[in-house]
Amino acid sequence: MIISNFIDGKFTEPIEERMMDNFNPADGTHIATIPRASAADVDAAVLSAKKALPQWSALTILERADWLDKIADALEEIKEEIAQTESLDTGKPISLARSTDAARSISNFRFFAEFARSQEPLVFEMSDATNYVHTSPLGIVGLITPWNLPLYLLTWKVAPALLMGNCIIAKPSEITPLTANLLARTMQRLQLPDGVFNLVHGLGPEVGQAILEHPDIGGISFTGGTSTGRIVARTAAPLFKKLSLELGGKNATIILDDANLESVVPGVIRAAFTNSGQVCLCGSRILIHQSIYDEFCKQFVEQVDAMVVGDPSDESTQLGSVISMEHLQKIESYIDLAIEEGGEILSGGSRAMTGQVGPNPAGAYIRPTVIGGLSHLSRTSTEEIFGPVVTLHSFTTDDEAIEMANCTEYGLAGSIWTEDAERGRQLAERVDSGMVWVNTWMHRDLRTPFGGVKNSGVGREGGRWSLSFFSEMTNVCVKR
Ligand code: TXE
Repeated sequence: MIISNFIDGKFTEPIEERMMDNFNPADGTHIATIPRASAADVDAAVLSAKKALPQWSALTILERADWLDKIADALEEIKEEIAQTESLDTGKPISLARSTDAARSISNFRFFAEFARSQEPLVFEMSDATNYVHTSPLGIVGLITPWNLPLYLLTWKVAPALLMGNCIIAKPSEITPLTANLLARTMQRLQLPDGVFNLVHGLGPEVGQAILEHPDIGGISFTGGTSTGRIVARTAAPLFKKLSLELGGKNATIILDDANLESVVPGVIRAAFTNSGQVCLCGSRILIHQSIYDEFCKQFVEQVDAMVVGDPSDESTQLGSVISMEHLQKIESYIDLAIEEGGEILSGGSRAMTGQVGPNPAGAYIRPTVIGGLSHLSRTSTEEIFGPVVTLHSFTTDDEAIEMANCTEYGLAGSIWTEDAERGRQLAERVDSGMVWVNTWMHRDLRTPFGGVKNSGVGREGGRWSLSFFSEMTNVCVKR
C-alpha cells in the first residue's frame, strides 16, 4: 500500500518525493510506503488552510457540529476497517482495537457535536452593563500525535478543532500513519471543504518541527513523550503559540488495606497491561498495603501468568505485540536494569515466543512482566517504560502511599482501590496528578478535564477545556 499526504482536499505526493516504510510490528512485514514529507509540504498545507479558513470559520458552531456528526456516521460505516487497520499498524489485539480505538474515534466526533449543542452563550451582567464573551477560532492549528492510540488521539483533537472553526494541519506518528489516512479518505468522501483538514506524513524532526515553526500556525496540540514535549515547548513558546502538551506518565495504583482483592486484582491488571502498558494512563507502579501485600502478589502473579500473549488478529489475545522491535529492546533494557537494581522477576521478563497462541518470532512480543523487591525510588520504578512492565511496592500508612505516589517527575494519572469510596476520594485529592480514579481505571467522561501536572504536560483537554484551547475569546462589554 502506498499512502499520500492529504492537502487541499487532494491526496498528493510529497514535494521532495521522498518516501519511507511502515511495518507491522506483529510479524515484521512491510505494510505501507508513506511520504517522508518536508517543510515545503507543510507550507502547501498551510496555504490551503488559509484559503479555507474564512468560509469554515463563518459557519455557525451548530453547522460545524452537524459536520462532526456526518464524520462520525461515515467512520461508523468503516468501523471494522478502522479496527483491522489499527491492529495491523500497532500490533494491538483486534478486540481492543474494536472496543477502544475504533469506538472512541467515532465517539470523539459524536461527543463534541452533542457538547456544542449544550453550550449556552457566556454573558455576565453588571448593574450598568452587559459582558458578552465572543468566541472565535484560533485559526490554523497543528495537531501532532503518537503511536499508542493513533486515531483515538488524533480525533480527540480534530473534533474540537473543527468544531471551533479552525483549519487543521495534522501529523500522525510516522510509525502508525494508516488510520489517519482513513480519516483523510473519509473527509474527502464527505467533501469537507478543501483545506479544512490537511494531513502531512513524515518524521517528527522534519514535518513536526516545520509545523511547530510555521508562523501562520497559531496553536499546537501535542501528545507524545516528555522529551519531545520539551522540544515542542522550546520551539513554540518564543513564537507565542498557544500550546497544549499531553506527555508521559508513571502512574501509581494504590491498593488500600480494606481492598477486596477478588474484584481489585482484575481492575489492577487492566490498568497495568491494557495495550501492553502503552497507554500514558497505565498504572505501572503498584503500591500495596503491607497487610495484604503477600496475598495480592499471589493472586496478581497467578492472573498475569495466565494472560494470553498472541497474534493480534486472534480474538482471544489479551496482549499483542508492542509497537516495534526497537521499543521491545527499550523495554528489555529496563528489565535488565531492574535486575541490576536488585529486583526480582515475579512473572514474565522475557520475549513471548513459545507456549503461546502462536506469536510470530519476527514480531515484537514480550510477556507481561511483574517485578518485586525494588525501591520505589529506583530508576525502573520512576522512569516511564511504556510497556507491559510493573513494579510492586508495599506501604504501611496512607501518608507513605501518597509520598510514594508523588515521588516521580510525572503527574498524569493514578488509581486508588478501597472498599471505602469516601476515603479513596479524599486520598485522591492528595495525589499530584491530573486524574485519579477510585475503584476503576480509564473510566472516561469526555466532559471532564484530561491532562497532567509536573512533567506530564501543560493544559487540559476534554469538554469545555478543548473548546477553550481551540478558540480565542473577546469580551465585549456594552454599557447601558
Ligand atoms: O514519541 P514522540 P515516540 C512516550 C513513551 C515512548 C516515548 C517515545 O515513553 O517510549 O514517548 O515515543 C512527533 N517536533 N510516549 O518516540 O517522539 C512524532 O513524529 C515535532 C507517551 O513515538 O514524542 C510523533 O508524531 N514533532 C505518549 C509525536 O511527536 C515531533 C504516547 C510523538 O512522538 C518531534 C507515545 C519534533 N522535534 C509515546 N519529534 C503519551 N503520553 O500518550 C517527534 N515528533
